Amino acid sequence: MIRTPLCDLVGIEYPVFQGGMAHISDGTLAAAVSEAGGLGIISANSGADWLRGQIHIARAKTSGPIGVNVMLMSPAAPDVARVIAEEKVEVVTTGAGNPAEYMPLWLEAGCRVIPVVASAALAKMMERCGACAVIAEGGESGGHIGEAATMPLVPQVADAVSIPVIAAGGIADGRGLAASLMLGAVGVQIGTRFIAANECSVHPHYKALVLKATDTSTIVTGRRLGHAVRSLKTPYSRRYAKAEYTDISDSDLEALGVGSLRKAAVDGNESEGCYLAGQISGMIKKEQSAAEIIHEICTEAEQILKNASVYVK
Ligand code: TUI
Repeated sequence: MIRTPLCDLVGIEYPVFQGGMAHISDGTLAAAVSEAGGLGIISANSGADWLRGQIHIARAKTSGPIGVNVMLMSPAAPDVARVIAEEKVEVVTTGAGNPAEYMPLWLEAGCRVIPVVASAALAKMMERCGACAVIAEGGESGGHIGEAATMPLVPQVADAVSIPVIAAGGIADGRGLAASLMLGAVGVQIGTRFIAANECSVHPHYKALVLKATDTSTIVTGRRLGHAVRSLKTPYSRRYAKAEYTDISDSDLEALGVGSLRKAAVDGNESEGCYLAGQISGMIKKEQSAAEIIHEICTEAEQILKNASVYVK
């Protein structure tokens, strides 16, 4: 069985976090993951009231710890930060920014704070601010991404801080978990694979696009506006990518993106939706329960790590 210091740190059985995905990760998915022994994380992207309801749904379905992810660029961030503290959520993860201003509030409420970082410098600052761990997320992941890839980022972050490091970006199976442990991480955060979980209520069209993806199915857009985002290649994302190289104004380009995540996840709109997904999409071939996903990943990693000594003479 795979057990790491991350399991004791947050009170879970398996060192696997389910990434908080905007308009996708709700209380039902998070509860299924936590009930299976991982850490289920609700995305706070749909606002403070919605979040409170989802926390209550998750709490009713599992007695395990749950997490909430705050996208720091979201206008709702100050309100959701308060809900997280009021509800005493066990784990808070943050993305797309520096959460220092909220950390005293969360730490005071007894939450464990685990920011997503895309650099060793931010990881060090988060350690000084009271983070109990960091998630080092490489640009292979879906959604908003930094510059570094997972393979170089994880060991550099692990060298820079004394707190535990969780690897994210480009990880979907036991090989990814085993490799992450070898890079100095104590666990992984996985997003895209949980889109194919039975308990994930994203629009069926989204699941279908992930299931038919190949290794070259994703594209990065948004660099011109400073917010690089990885998504599946669709008519929408190709149109956006082309527009970035025209003389369209920044505000018109920005307008192209408004509401596009919701249109994909909730409406299944292929012509206007932005289907965020990681480079491992091509590895996801079937729908499974969250418990099957977690057990498969951990059993596979265990076998790999046990057999790894064949390379040591
Ligand atoms: O946050 C994510 N991924 C996301 S958030 C999201 S929602 C969205 N909504 C509208 C437009 C675009 C996206 C979809 N996907 N991942 C965590 C993450 N954080 N990846 C990279 C970073 C990051 C990057 C730079 C964190 C901190 C950072 O530096 C901040 C600083 O101030 O130094």
